[in-house]
Amino acid sequence: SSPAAAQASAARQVNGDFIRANAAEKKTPDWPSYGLDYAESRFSKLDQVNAGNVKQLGLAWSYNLESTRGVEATPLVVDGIMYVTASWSVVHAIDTRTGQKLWSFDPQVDKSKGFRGCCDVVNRGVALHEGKVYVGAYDGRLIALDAATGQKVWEKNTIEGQKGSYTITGAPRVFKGKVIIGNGGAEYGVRGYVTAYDAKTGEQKWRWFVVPGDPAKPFEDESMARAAKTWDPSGKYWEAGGGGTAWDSFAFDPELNLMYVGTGNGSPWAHRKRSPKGGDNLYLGSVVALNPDTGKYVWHYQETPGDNWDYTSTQSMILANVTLGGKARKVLLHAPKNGFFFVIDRTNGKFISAKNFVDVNWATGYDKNGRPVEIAAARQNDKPGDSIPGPFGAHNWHPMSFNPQTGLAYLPAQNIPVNLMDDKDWKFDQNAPGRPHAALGWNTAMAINAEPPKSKPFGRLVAWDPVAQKEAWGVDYVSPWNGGTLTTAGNLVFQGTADGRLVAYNAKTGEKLWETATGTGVVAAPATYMVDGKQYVSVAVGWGGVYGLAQRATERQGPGTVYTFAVGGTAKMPDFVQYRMDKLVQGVKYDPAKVQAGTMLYVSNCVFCHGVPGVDRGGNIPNLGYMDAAYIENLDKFILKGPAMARGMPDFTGKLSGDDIESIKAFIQGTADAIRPK
Ligand code: PQQ
Repeated sequence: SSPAAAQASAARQVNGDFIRANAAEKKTPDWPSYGLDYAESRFSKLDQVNAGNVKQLGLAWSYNLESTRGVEATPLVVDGIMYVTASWSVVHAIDTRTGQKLWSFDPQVDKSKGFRGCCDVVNRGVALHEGKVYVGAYDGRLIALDAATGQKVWEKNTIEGQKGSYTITGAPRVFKGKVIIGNGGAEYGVRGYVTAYDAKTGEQKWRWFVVPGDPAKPFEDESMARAAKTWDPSGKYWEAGGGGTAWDSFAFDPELNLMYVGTGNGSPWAHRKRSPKGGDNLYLGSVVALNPDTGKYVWHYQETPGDNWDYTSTQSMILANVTLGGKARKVLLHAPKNGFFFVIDRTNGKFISAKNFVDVNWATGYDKNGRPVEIAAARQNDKPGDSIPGPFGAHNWHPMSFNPQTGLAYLPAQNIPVNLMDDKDWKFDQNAPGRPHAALGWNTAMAINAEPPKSKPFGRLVAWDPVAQKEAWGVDYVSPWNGGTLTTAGNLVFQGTADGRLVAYNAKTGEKLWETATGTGVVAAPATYMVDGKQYVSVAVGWGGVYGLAQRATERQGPGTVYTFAVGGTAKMPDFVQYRMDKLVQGVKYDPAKVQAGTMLYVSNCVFCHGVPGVDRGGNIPNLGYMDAAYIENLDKFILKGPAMARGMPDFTGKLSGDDIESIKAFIQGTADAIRPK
C-alpha cells in the first residue's frame, strides 16, 4: 500500500485491544507504546534478528531530527510508520520503508524558557490511540495530533492554575481511553501530580496529587489526608510544593485494573528543611497504584522514606510474572535512583525483596517490612559528604528491559558521585550568589560539591536476576549515562552507549556480538518491529539529558538522528560535528579582584549547563572555557536578550548587572589562565 494509506490506517487501529493483542501474539510485530506493552517490558518476541545473525546488521537508513539537544525518545512504530520526538518536544512521523519524513510538528515551545526544567529540554516520546498522536510539550501542554497529517486536534495546558516551574519531558500513556501525563519540576519547588484526559476530546477526567498541599485548606482526597500526617507542617512544605513529581514512569495491569505511578524526590531536597521533625513524607520516592478509571489511590510502597538525596522512584517499572518459592507471582520490578533493585507484589504493594545493584552509602539493606536500614551518616548534612548514589541516580530514566526467557532485567546502572551539604541559609525562592542555579529557580536546600567527590563515576550494564536478587553478568563502560535497553526473543540485548556505539549482547551470557558507531553518545532506548516481513532495529540518538549538558564521552556531537538497522543494510553514516575543545580562551581583559565574586555568580547562574570553564569538557551546551575570546568579551550580548535565546539561553536582563557580567568574565578567563599548562 502507499505510504499515505499506510499512514492513515496505521495509528487508527491502535487502542487498548491492539496493544494487548500485539503483546499477546507470538511475535510483537509493532511497537505501539513507550515501553512496547502495558507491562513496559521492552521485551520483543521477534527473533528474525538473533544471536546467530546479528553480526550482519547494517544501517538501512538514518533520519536527521534537526535537533542539537538531548534525544531521549523511544520510537513508536505501527505498520511501518514511526512516530518519534526530538528535543523541544518536536514530533516526527517517518516512513520506515524509506526513512523519509511524512510530517513533523513543532509545538513552538518558547526556547528562552528552557531553564524552567532541570535536566535538558528533552522529550521521551509519544503515545498513540485511535488515529491520534499525543505529545507532552516541555511548557506543560498536552497536545493531540492527527496521526495521518500531524495537524493539531486538541491541546490542554496541564499546568494551568498551578504555581511553580513545571515542565513535561515524559511520554504520555493511554490507559482505557485516557491520556495519562505527569510533570517535572521538583528541583524548583512544585507539587507533583498526575492527570488523565479523555483521549478523544481532551476533557480532564481526574487528577491525583502525589504530596499534600497546605493543610489549612481541604485535602483533595483521603490519600492526601493520610499523607499529610507524615509531613511536619512547621517546615511549610507547601511553599516549595513538596515535590514528588511523576515525570517519567507509568505501567498498567488491565487484569488487576491498576495503573502504577513512579513518584519523585522531595522539594526541597533537604528533609529537615522540608519537614523539620522528620516523617516519611508520603508519597515521595514511591510506587503508587491508582484506579485508572477514577484516579483514586489504591496502595503505595515507599522505597525512600523521608527522601534527603533526590532519590526519585520515577525510573522504569516493569510488570513481570515470576516464580518465587515455587509460587507464580505477579510482581513489579524496579531499580530506582537509590541503588536497590525492588521486587514488589503488584496486586497489593507488599514488599517482597530489595538488594543493592551498585555500592551505596545511605543504607545497608531493607528489613522484612520493606523499610531501609539507613546508615546514620547519610543524613548528617552539616558537613560535606559524598552521596552514593548521587542525585544523578544509580539508574536514571534510561529504560530497563526484562526478558522472560532469561529471567533477567537489563539495566543501565551508574554512579556519578556528588558531594552534598545542607545550605544552612536556604529560604524558598531566594536567589543568592554561590547557591547552585538559584538564580534560575533551583530550590534544593543543598550546597552541591561542597568538596570534590572522592569516588569516581562509572557506568555499567547490569543483567540482574530478580529472583535470586543478584547480578548474572555485567559490562563496564568508560562513562556513566548510557542508553536504555531492549531485549528480544533472539536472545539479544541492545544498548546504546555514552561513548557513541550501539551494541548487541548475548542476553544469557553478556558476550558482545555486534557493535556499530553512532557518531555521538546514545541515551534513548532502541525499539524493534517488523515491516513487510523484515525485522528492523531503530534507535534515536542525540547526546544530552541532565548529565549530557556539560559532560560527554565522544568527540562528535549532533545532529539528533534516528538510525534504523536491518540484516544486510548498507546505508552510509551521516557526518557529525567535532566538539570544540582545542584552545582555552585567551586574552580577555579582566580585573583579578573580580574573580571571587565571579565564581559565586557563575555557580548560581551558569555552571549547571556550561560546566566549569576548561575543566569540564562541555556536552550539548558549550563549555565557556573553550570559546573564542570575542565571545567572552561580548558576553553581555549573549546574556542579555541575546541570539542564543533561540537555542535555549535564558535572558538574564534584570538578574545580572553590567558589573556582575564583568565578574563572570573575570572568572571564566581567570580559570582558563589558572589551568593553562605552563
Ligand atoms: N530528567 C533527566 C534527563 O532527562 O536526563 C534526568 C533527571 C530528570 C533527573 O535526574 C531528575 O532528578 C529529574 N527530576 C525531575 C523532577 O524532579 O521533577 C524532572 C526530570 C525531568 O523532567 O526530566 C528529571
